[in-house]
This record gives sequence, structure tokens and C-alpha cells, in this order.
Amino acid sequence: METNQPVDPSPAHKCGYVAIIGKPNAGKSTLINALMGQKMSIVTDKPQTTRHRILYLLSEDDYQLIVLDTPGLVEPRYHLHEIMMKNVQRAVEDADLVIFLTDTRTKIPDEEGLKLLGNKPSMLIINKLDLIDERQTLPLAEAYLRKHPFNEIIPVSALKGTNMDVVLKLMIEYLPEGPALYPKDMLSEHPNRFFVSEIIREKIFELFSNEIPYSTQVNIANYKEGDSHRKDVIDAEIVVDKKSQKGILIGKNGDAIKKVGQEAREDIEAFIGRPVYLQLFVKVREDWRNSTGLLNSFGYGKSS
Ligand SMILES: Nc1nc2c(ncn2[C@@H]2O[C@H](COP(=O)(O)OP(=O)(O)OP(=O)(O)O)[C@@H](O)[C@H]2O)c(=O)[nH]1
Ligand SMILES: [Mg+2]
Repeated sequence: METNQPVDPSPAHKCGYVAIIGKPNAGKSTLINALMGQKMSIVTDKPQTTRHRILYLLSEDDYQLIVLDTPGLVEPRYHLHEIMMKNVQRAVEDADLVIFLTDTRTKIPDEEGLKLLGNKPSMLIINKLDLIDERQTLPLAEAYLRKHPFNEIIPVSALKGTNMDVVLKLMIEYLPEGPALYPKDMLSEHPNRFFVSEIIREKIFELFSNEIPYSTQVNIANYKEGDSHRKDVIDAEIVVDKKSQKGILIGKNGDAIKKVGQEAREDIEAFIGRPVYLQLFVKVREDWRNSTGLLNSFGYGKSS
């Protein structure tokens, strides 16, 4: 029977949350950058690089994907770690789809991590496919499937961009119908000053070894935006948790901190697209990673 009802050929708009979780160093932030098509989250070869739950937006005419980068799953050793793990839990609670990321070279499924998934729709991504032959991912995929009923399993290389199109297509499939929750041209919920502090932290992770990267926190003390004649002026304080670390960070004749400043400035300028004047200061705050007050004042509060 024919009806006179007009047929709407355009599919309904979709919008929802996808959380990306997994062990430190699995490549969560690299995956997000690949999906976003640009460097947003900081990436280093050291574990525990990401400390916040970072909200990104991938929008097209017919969908808005709200993607959450999260800190790697760790057994808490400091109050900071407890906050980080709470943020992972919150990201999962909000999610319409949880992506559990693992490295191809992992041998045993992370059963503790899998407990976080509950009965949410879930996708196992086996990352770093460029390091092994694809057939070698099968035993790991099977081992994970025995522990959790994943809806999807995909091997990828976030670094090389392999299978990113498949991941994106599936992510969109799991989104519920609904209107966009953020402006379509927005890339992240976080302001530039957050990314500036992250870039400085990335340089500290790259340039220092042992405990220094883990003992440092970067706060933006002042951020004065410039205009076409004047540079942005940024004052950042690097907090360390022991007096001895201050000397290491500054280095002989200030050489070490100068290198951090130079490398960070170049990346900050590329990120915000303007010249900046960056000044770094080093402060000691004993045992800041266990101080609720300091952690709050550093922004590791409710929505970090
Ligand atoms: N070979 C290879 N290396 C990768 C791939 N994806 C990420 N990496 C590397 O793995 C390291 C960790 O990457 P991140 O993206 O920082 O990992 P993460 O899971 O966000 O780590 P945390 O923030 O510490 O939890 C970096 O050195 C990346 O370059 C990949 O597909 N192949
Ligand atoms: Mg990360």
C-alpha cells in the first residue's frame, strides 16, 4: 500500500561517549591523536604519561563522537594515582562504548582492567600491529575473549594509522541517536593553557629519566594572550617533590631548564599558531602527590 508520508533519506544524528582505557604505554593517546588527525594528547615512551581524563570531540554533519583519553591503569601508590584511577572509572561510567587497548606484545590479559568494563559495549583494540605479524595477534585475541565477551576485536597500528578507518566506523555505530552536546567546531573541552602545561610536561618526560618525570607537575601561573603585535606571555611553574630534584631540573648553569623551555616553546607555538614568550620557574612542594590540598589546587579535582 502506498502512503503519502515523505521519506527522510538522512539518517538521524548520533552523539555519544567513547572511553579509551588500558595499561600505561599501550598507545591510548597515540590512538586518539590518530583519530583526531592531529597531535592533541601528549605521547612519550614512558608509562603513566597521561594523568587526566581528557575530553576530545570528533564531529561531522551526522555525528559527534565524544572521546575520552584516560590515564593508564595502575595499582595506586600515591593519592595522585587514586585520583587518576577514579577518573578512568568515571570515563567508563559515562561511556556508550569502551575501547580497551592492549599492546600486541602483551602475553596475558589484564583481568583487573577488564573488571572495569562491566557489561558496557566494548571493543578490544590490539595496538602496535607494526611490531608483529598480524597472525600473531590471534592467541592474544582468543585469550582476551575467554575473559570478556568483547563486541569487537580489531588489530591496529595507531602509530602508522593502520585500521583507523575501521575503528572510527565502528565507534560511530555504537553511538546513540541524539543531538550534538558541544559546538561542532570544538576539538576539546580543555582550554589552551591545559595543553600548554601538558606540552611542558611532555618535554620533562622526554628530557629527564628516573623519578623526575613522575615527581613533576606543571602549572600555568599566568597566561596573557597577545595580539598581532605582541606575543602570548606564559609563566609556568614546574613543581617537584624534593629539594634535590630542583637542582637536577635546572641543571648546570640553567642548561637543563633552558632546553625544556626551548623545546616546549616550539611545540606550544605550533599548537596555538602564534609566537609565545615562555618563562619557567621551579618550585618544591614536598610530597605533593599525596597532598589532597595541593592536588586540588593543581586541578586534579572532580573533573580532571
Ligand atoms: N610501534 C608502535 N608504537 C606505538 C604505537 N602506538 C603507540 N606507540 C608508542 O607507545 C608509546 C606510548 O604511547 P602513548 O600513546 O603515550 O601510550 P598511552 O597508552 O597513552 O600511555 P599512558 O598515557 O602512559 O597511559 C609511545 O612511545 C608511542 O610512540 C604503535 O601502533 N606502534
Ligand atoms: Mg596517554
